[in-house]
Amino acid sequence: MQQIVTHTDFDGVVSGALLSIATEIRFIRFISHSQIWREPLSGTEVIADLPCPWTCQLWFDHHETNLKEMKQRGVKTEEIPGRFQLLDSCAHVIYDHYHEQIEFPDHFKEMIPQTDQIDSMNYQSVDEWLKETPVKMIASTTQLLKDEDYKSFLKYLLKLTKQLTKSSPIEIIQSDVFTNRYESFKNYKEYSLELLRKNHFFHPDDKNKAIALIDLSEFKTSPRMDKNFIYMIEPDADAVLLINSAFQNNVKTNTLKFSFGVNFTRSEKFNKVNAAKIFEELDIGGGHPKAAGGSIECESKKDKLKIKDYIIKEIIKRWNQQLKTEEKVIS
Ligand SMILES: [Mn+2]
Repeated sequence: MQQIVTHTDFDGVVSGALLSIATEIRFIRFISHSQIWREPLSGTEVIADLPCPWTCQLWFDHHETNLKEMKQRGVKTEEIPGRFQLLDSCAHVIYDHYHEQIEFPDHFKEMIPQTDQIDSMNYQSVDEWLKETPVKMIASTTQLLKDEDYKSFLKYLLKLTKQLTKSSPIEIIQSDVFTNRYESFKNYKEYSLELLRKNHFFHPDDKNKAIALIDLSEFKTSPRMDKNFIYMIEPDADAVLLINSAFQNNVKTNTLKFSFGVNFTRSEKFNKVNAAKIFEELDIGGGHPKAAGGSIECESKKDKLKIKDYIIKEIIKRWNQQLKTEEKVIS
């Protein structure tokens, strides 16, 4: 059976809805970026907003790191049908690819610029980010919420994707399924803020308090929260670095996970910095210029503490280096 394989986020939802209309494939699967390498794929999938592991029927993406990684592995990306373009959302890439042949429902035209804004976190202020619009309200529900099991999350994403193929965002936010979930999101937001207030700090090396650190790696369970709410508490921080332990079957492992986000409300100031480069240089991950991350397997608990401090210091150092280089270029 043919299937669409798309990313577990809002861009993945919109991409999935557009592709389902364009290809008439009804079977949609949501997969996270790290999961795709472990999935048994036949090579006949339509893949969106994710790297294509080896081959597929159609591939749409906008992540530069994915393209680079695929080329490095010898995947002949130019021979895979579909489209890669450095736009702010994969939904935009798909919309541009098909909109001349396919008549998408009207609401998508309005949704594409907003999906661009959401997927690239392109906001001038925290207030602009938090301002409720139907599309943004829907987007805020497309993350794994606190205490939610993964299966019901995927079920919700799928339901939303199917809804979007027919209904507009304004119609969707009036549905019961949505209102309940939006309530859960608001609780999740409150919980995130509380957790951030208690657990954020700055490293002694970081004299300018540039990078707000949230270290949850010693937690017995992995608390789910959105690190971007840190800017409601530390609006002047340049960036946020979230550190978690990886869990396997609910057991904490010695793998450290790092997730770095540049302060999206000041992104113009950081035009030249590239967070993905920091993680690529450290050889632990990649991502976007403004949002990147990585993971590293440690041998023991002791090793984990050492490596954690080393990575934090390297990120602070490399962040400062990038800022300096930028200043030189400007002056
Ligand atoms: Mn995307």
